[in-house]
Amino acid sequence: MGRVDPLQLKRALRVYFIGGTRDCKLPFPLVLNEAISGGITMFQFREKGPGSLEGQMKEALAQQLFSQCQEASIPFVINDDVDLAIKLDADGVHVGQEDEEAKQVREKIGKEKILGVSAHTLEEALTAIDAGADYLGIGPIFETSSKADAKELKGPEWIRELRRNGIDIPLVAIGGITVENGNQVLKAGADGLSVISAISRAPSPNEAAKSLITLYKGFEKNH
Ligand code: 3NM
Repeated sequence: MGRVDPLQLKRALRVYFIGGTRDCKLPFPLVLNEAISGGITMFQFREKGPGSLEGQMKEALAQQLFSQCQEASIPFVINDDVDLAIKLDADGVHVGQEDEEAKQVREKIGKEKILGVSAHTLEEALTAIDAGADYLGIGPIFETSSKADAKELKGPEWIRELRRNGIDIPLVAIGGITVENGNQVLKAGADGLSVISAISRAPSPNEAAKSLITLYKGFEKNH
């Protein structure tokens, strides 16, 4: 078996919901259920920050969320915790620049699993691609309150710049993405909208997910 198919991955990245227990007040499986029925196309379990679950509790929740994703046939990716991803046989891993090195992660998970890497500079993007990343998370595009140590704002123009510099693997925009500004990042060349709060903190995660996929489809129709 070969690498993850980039075209299939681009489809999955259209509305990429990320989250964990710290990102909402409701029980997380409920939020994920709503997001799935609203039409999200991929999910990343990101259990980070003060008070987040660890050990057995984290694993049990991850297993539950993975089952929800499997039932909906959407990829389930785990943020940072490579051992847990391997243990559960998750669909992939996403790592940031402060996490385990992408090259090492690729060696551990094998070439059939999805590897996502956050990149904040062109150099980081090139290094991640060299290490075997299947897609890059590019941000923060807009202001975010979901990541305490977020880097300086990049704006949608940065996506264009990466494309101009020959970065042609799937890219998802992250950081403050909403249904109001999503068009800007798609126009700039992103393959997908990656969100935490736009879904997890929405009055209705279901409606929020619906609006994001509708926005995507609207963009696709006109381009
Ligand atoms: N990574 P929200 S910004 C997890 O810049 C994450 O790499 C970022 O949350 C990066 O959709 C971010 O609520 C937080 O703004 C995204």
